[in-house]
Amino acid sequence: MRALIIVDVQNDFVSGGALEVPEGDQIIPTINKISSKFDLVVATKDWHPEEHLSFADNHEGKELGQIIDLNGLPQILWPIHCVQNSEGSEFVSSLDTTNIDAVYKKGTDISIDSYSAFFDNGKRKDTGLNDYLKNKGVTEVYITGLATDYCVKFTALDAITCGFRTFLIEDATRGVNLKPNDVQNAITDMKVSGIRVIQSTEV
Ligand code: VGL
Ligand code: ZN
Repeated sequence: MRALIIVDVQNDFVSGGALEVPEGDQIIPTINKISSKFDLVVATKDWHPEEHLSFADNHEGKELGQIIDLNGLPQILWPIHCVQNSEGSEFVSSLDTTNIDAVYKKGTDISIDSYSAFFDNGKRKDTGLNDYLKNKGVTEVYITGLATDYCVKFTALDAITCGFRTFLIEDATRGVNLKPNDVQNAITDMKVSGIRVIQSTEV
């Protein structure tokens, strides 16, 4: 069984959004074209309370992009984004949601960020996605969405650690590139971990 995971295709990560990913919109037609080819489709939503401690505005005197220690983990400070029930947290309207079987929300605990759809950044809590996929008989996981260098990367790394054959559909992802080579380095990290990097035409 093959599952497609659509990571964080939400208004705040595309043009005009609070944490805009360059060219983020361009992946949506690609995802729409392939989603019906999978046995199961799971989408994730970054889903933060307003008080979330990954937001620079919730730390006096700290700046965007600064790395702080958050309960023992390094944390990049982001603009306020994907606040629960806000317009920015909605799926982008052009995303075809008719094939989505389940939506997993992450980043709900203010004290820890959660880039991966499987576990939070400290691997302290399990979202239940691993068990959900295993119970459905899924053996292969295909990752798409935003952003390559954060939520896509950590979702893919956890997927392979959980024992799934894991594929990154490269042309169905885009990254933030806070530093110029972040996306390329993320792809290298994924390859080194055994994740296969493919194009949407190959699924
Ligand atoms: C993401 C930064 C902060 C992502 C989420 O979806 O990649 N990046 N929150
Ligand atoms: Zn976030």
